[in-house]
Amino acid sequence: MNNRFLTGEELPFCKGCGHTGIAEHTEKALLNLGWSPLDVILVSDIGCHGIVDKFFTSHTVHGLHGRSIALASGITAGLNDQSKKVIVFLGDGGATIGMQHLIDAAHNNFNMTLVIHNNFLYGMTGGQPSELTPMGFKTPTLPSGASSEGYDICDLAMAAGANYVARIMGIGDFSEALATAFSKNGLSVVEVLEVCPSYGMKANPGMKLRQVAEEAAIEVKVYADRNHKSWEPPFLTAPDSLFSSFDCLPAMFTSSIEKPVRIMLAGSAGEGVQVAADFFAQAAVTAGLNVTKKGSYPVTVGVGYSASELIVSPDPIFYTGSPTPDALIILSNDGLSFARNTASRMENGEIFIDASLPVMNAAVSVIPIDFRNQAGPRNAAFYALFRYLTHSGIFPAEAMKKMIGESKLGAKINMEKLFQLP
Ligand SMILES: Cc1ncc(C[n+]2csc(CCOP(=O)(O)OP(=O)(O)O)c2C)c(N)n1
Ligand code: SF4
Repeated sequence: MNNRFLTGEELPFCKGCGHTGIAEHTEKALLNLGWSPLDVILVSDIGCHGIVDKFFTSHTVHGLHGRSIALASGITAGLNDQSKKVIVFLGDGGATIGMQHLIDAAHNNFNMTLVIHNNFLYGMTGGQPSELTPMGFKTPTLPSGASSEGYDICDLAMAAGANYVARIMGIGDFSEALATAFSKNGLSVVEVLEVCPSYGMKANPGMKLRQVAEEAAIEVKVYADRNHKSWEPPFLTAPDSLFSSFDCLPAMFTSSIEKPVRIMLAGSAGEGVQVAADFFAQAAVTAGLNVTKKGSYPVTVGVGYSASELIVSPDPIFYTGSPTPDALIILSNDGLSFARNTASRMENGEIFIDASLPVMNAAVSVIPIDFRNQAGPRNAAFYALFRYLTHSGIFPAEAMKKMIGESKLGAKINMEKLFQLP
């Protein structure tokens, strides 16, 4: 099998671009380490350096700008086989835009290598400065030169906990330095200083890479080489299912509905709408039905409307939306404002509205009921669902009564009064 890491096609970079050297020396380093392309996952960022991924024969994933490290961290964390090697290619732009991801990867000491292609500017978008542009370095969009020192990203990676951190010159054969980084345990970071001839050279005629680094006191050295504990998968066995802590509800009642029934309950925050809908949903389960329940409320959960969309069905429910319910139950002014559009879309079904609210025009029958007066504002939602069950017969109202009666809530409310029909 051909174990080459590059396809052999001409690399796409401008003549003299430092990215070419990084790609070629990465291949050389990986070959020298005896790895196969199937062992390597290359995650690239957005930028000129990133377009190299289609020239690599290993697994490749193209990330969003600045997010390649986050993506690679996830890949590393999820790998079944921790002996696979994750390598991230990113530019100085991506490294600083995604700085938090870099710090987190170092902090967690994920088993992967970051190769930061530092050409001191954003190449792909025309040469804007990045946070690694050295003081005085000119770019096409900053012809007067950067007015402050760039970050020392190696210092930051080291302080955050990366096991191995080095800055190297992207000149000559630097494959050995890359191989050293690739073979380290935990997070290794190599910042490769290099040149973008198209924008860096153009804006700084006659620039010499070593001189730029020297003048900006950017040291080429190994910052950290240690063997702190690297990241380990937190779960060696699959965690328990979230459902395992729930008791199954036994089917005690029956229902004869043959198709899904959609119910929307719309009232006010703090008036038990969600709790009542929960009891309704549980009761439906005890009648052998499949149920979904969705709650809607503003981000300020203590004020305004509170609505619940319920679907009960003899068959599994694959779509939980109910743009037009079969029954719309409106309990308060807040609920009315929320449900007005839904009501206007209904062509079938029924609307039950609290008798205190204005009668609304709708294409379906609108039935006023004294929910609030009969049960009080706090219990109107329970009462309304109970009334709806006795009216529709979709499953026995007794199921809901039993569910509430056996709960802590049942001890607090006057069940006889609540479930008394007029
Ligand atoms: C979130 C986001 N911001 C901005 C861009 C536009 N953009 C594309 S490439 C690029 C610069 C890339 O520079 P660098 O990361 O240094 O890589 P180079 O091109 O130099 O290899 C920018 C800003 C983008 N694609 N996504
Ligand atoms: S624009 Fe600069 S960084 Fe991009 S390929 Fe050309 S030389 Fe390389």
